[in-house]
Amino acid sequence: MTIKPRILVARAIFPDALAKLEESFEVQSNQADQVFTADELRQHLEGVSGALVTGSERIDQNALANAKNLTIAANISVGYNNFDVPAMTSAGVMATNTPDVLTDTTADFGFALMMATARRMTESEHWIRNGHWDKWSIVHNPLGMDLHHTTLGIIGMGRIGQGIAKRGLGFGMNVIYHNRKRLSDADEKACGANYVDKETLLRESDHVVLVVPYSAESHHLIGAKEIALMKPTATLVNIARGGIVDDAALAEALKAKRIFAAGLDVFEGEPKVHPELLKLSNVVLAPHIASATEKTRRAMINLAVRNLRAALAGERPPSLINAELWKK
Ligand code: 8YV
Repeated sequence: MTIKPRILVARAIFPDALAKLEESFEVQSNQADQVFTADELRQHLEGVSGALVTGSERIDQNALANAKNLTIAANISVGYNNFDVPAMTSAGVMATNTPDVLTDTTADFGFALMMATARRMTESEHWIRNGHWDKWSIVHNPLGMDLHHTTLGIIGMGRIGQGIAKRGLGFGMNVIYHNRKRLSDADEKACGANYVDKETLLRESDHVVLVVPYSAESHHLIGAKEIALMKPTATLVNIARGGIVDDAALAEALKAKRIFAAGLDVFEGEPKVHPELLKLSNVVLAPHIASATEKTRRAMINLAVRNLRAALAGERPPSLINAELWKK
């Protein structure tokens, strides 16, 4: 009888996906979906060869302290700011993520959140539910901001940013972007976007969408100073990561109507939401669901599993982040 390798599935996944893994592996699962504390995660990683994790599990030196058999931590997420990649590399642990499979789903959501924010969709619904709708009115019903033929500013022009830009073109939007690296001429042309510096983007955009990865460099990329550059009629959408926006500064700006509205799918310290944001009507809130369709979540799990299986079979995982480990 061959001994199955032991793996950890750190969060609940679809039961059929778990059952499939159980055919090949000795699986330590967490279908209760309770987020592990750092100590629990360290204990769970002890003795396993591979782990499927999400953005809620921080894989750092502490988590890896007793993970002597660990070959791979496969993130079910494209963002991997939960990984301390240098610590993983020096521990010989492969790091992988799930690019591409969620691009369109996430771009759809970014666009939907921008539309909901500009057109006051959730505020309108609350208004009806709270019994305020007693007549149709030209001036007294919630009036929003147009999207079509306005300027869309995208900060972070990776795959998802480019997907949002292409959607903007369909709405006749003038698309500008800022990114660490300027796109190639061909890519700029494909999404009809013009490169500008961050200040110009903030000053000129009617709708600003953040799709930049989280790092020390992007921490509080948007704070009071940046919001002050924006038009009072502008909207701000964050589908990237909590911490990229200074949520306290944003709440203050929204309260003072320094910008028109914000749409947030991610929050500093989520699942906690800044209490001041919860009090405001000019903000649309979503619980980090940009990639949340069943089809896409299944595709993310499948890619993470492909990464894990490859690593445990001694093959190069398709979306290996610390490629230097492979060369070794
Ligand atoms: C994940 C995400 O659902 O992929 C990402 O970067 O933000 C989401 O798609 C989330 O990170 C859970 O891991």
